[in-house]
Amino acid sequence: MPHNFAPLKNDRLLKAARGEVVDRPPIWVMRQAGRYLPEYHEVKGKLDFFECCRKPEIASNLTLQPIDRYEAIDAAIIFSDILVIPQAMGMEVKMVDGQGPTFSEPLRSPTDGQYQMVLDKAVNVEAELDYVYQAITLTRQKLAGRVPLIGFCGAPWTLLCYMIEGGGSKIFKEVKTWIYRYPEESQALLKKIASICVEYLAQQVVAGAQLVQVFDSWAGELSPSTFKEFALPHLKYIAKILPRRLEELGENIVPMTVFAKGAWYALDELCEIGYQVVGLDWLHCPAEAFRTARGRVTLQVEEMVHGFGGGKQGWIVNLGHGITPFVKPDDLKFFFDEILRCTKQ
Ligand code: 1CP
Repeated sequence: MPHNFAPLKNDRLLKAARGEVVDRPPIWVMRQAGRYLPEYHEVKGKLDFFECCRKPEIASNLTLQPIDRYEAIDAAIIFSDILVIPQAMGMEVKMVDGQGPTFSEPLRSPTDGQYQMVLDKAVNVEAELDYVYQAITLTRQKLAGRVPLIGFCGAPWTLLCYMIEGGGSKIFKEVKTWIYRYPEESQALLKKIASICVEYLAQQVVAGAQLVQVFDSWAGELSPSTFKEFALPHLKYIAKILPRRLEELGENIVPMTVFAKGAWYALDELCEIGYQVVGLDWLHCPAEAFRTARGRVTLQVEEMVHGFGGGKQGWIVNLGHGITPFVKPDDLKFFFDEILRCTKQ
């Protein structure tokens, strides 16, 4: 059923993503809803992290917190996690305090029954992740057009890292062993994840997401050649198939962002594979990245005002990665104030 959302009052982000001129670069921050905000702890209390994601009322309230606190923010991002896809694929993931996401049974080897089960399971993406779509629709209603809402998913390579490592990792020994020892089996799983990503993002758009971002947070663990083999083709597939799927569903095509953290060497290719926005991390020199992008895509980067020439087109303000729990909320406000001061002309 088509939704009847209020008209959008602040379209800076969507305009910038389409390459149009804006009065000032739009601003948002990865992980803007989260542990650095006291109001996040107040709402979350002792609730389990994934429970918060599964309850549309709570997820939508957490999404709105940074929007209510900071006037400068030009977009909301739905409160959820990239690991909801492995959960939908039948894997158990818990958020353990002080440890982060933890899988009870990570994939051990392709000869293990678990691998075959995950590969063979027909995932009903519409039903399994319905709670995310409900949270998106409710958030759009509560936003009442104040700012656009961003939907997201983890990229196939990054999700494979978690499914094989079983959680966060420093050296990624298991997943690296997999791609060298079992390249075909790794590719089969990456393809399966990529097709789920497409359907998941498409359903987020149906529910009300106005821009979507693909997080390849562990791209930097690959070498330039393994990135080309195990990450890039799947990012490309998502950008190619998602617009087709949206058309099929009778939905408007939305701008797409790719954030491949650490893959600075692939910036030129990332500008060519169909995304309208390329997110940059702190390894980039803004001025060099701007030259490489040559206006093909809109960039999203840290420490950027001067590097990007302070212009009103072709870039979005963000941090080089997610904001950490140790940031003082007023310090983030100072960052916003400085951006506004430096971009005022
Ligand atoms: O405000 C927002 O940005 C929306 C919410 C959001 C997003 C976009 C959360 C909430 N997670 C994510 C994406 C996400 N999750 C990524 C991609 C972005 C990135 O690279 O930062 C990744 C890698 C994860 C996995 C994850 N979830 C980690 C990292 C663990 C590791 O070291 O490998 C952690 C700590 C989480 C938990 C999490 N997700 C989100 C929050 C607020 C939290 C903290 C939960 C808590 O303890 O209260």
